[in-house]
Amino acid sequence: MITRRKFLTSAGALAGSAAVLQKLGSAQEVKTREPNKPRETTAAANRNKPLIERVDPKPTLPPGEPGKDYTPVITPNNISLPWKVIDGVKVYHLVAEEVDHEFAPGMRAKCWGFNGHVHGPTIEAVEGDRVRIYVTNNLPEATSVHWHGILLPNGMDGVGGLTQKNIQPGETFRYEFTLRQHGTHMYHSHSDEMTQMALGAMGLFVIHPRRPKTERPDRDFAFMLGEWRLDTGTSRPNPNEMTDFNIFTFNAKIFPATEPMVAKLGDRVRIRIASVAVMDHHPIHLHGYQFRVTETDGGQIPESAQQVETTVLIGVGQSRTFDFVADAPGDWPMHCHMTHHVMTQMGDKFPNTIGVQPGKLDEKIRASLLPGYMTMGTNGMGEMAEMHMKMPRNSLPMVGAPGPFNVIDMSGLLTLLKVREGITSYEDPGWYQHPQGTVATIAGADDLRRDGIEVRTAPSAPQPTHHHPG
Ligand SMILES: [Cu+2]
Repeated sequence: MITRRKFLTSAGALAGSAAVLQKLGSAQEVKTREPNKPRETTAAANRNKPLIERVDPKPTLPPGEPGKDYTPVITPNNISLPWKVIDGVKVYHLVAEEVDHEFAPGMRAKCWGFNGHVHGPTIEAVEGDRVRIYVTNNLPEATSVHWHGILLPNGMDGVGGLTQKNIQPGETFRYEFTLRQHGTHMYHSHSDEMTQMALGAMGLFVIHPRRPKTERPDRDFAFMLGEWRLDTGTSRPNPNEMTDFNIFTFNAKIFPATEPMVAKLGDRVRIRIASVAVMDHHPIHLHGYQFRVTETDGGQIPESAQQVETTVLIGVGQSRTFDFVADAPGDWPMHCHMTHHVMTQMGDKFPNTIGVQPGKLDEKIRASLLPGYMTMGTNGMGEMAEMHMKMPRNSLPMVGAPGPFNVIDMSGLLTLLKVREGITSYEDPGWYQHPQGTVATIAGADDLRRDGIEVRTAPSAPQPTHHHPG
């Protein structure tokens, strides 16, 4: 066994660390590389194969076809970028431009995206495809597009000033490379990133494996996470905001504007989640299921190393993909577990009034200052979901959407997985109809008596009324 001291001082520290990690059972083999040898094609794959020259390979396979080579990905609230094949190369055209984007009915803003979409449409391709992507800049300032996580020649990496000239307004640049990997990747502006990404200039880049190691999913959903600062009454996200965001989005939409994921009972479901801006990591939790995290940014994880989770942390600049079988019918939320990320603007900077006894304050303010004034949030914020107050221009109530039972008092980074038996289309099937006796209801007096449950009500609480569930 190599001691820590020896490990730190050993002349062969690198080889030593590899041995230690292997002994510790590291999931990924750590291997020293001979100097002057080019890198392998991917970080983890092909480790037992001979090294391949680090040049952009010529494609050896025909362009992958949807249906035949892969199940097309679904990007809720967005589309896949159309492409055509010219002489064996998949050709795409991205147009960076200002987009009047609706986060949810009642809230619009001038954002920056691609091809009329915020975020840009999903680029979808297959491992081994050669892609040629034209980028037209219709923004008012220079841009460039970086292909995040994709192995390519340095000059195609899209970093303005470093690996290419910036694309000036009105110019069209051409990028071309062969995809030698699979996985959930991204593209984003890499010029004045702070501004351009805060305004939305990014998208997903999904590469399907040419030869998948597992069965293909029946439903394959892809999401990009986003966060924005949009002050009430304004219509332009503020790129100067550094920490205090007030809109959190799946594919640039706020619940309930997020299109649900619909699956048939028994479908194999894949969910890909990626984040490339701005400042927060998001622990995304799916209710009702355990799932296997099957891919990182580096592609498929060997089955023995896949973790079973119910929440997966998506760091800024990362993607995670997870798979499960839709074996539990219902309406299941998928949301960020940072509690401030399932709200909208109104939760931000709101004074803490919980437990406050407004007394005659409301009456006095109504009489002298603001007719209709009401101190809010004294019993918690949930009640605000049901209020119908006059809202400031271009803002949404803090939370909420009508649900089948009550108002749902979450918003922001929330969407729904709707699993149904016997559906013949993947249109939104509406709310789940629960089988009788499977919904939590108010406890009946008989139940309480039988089980010896004594209910002590808080002195201020209204007297309980016992209902017999029907
Ligand atoms: Cu979050």
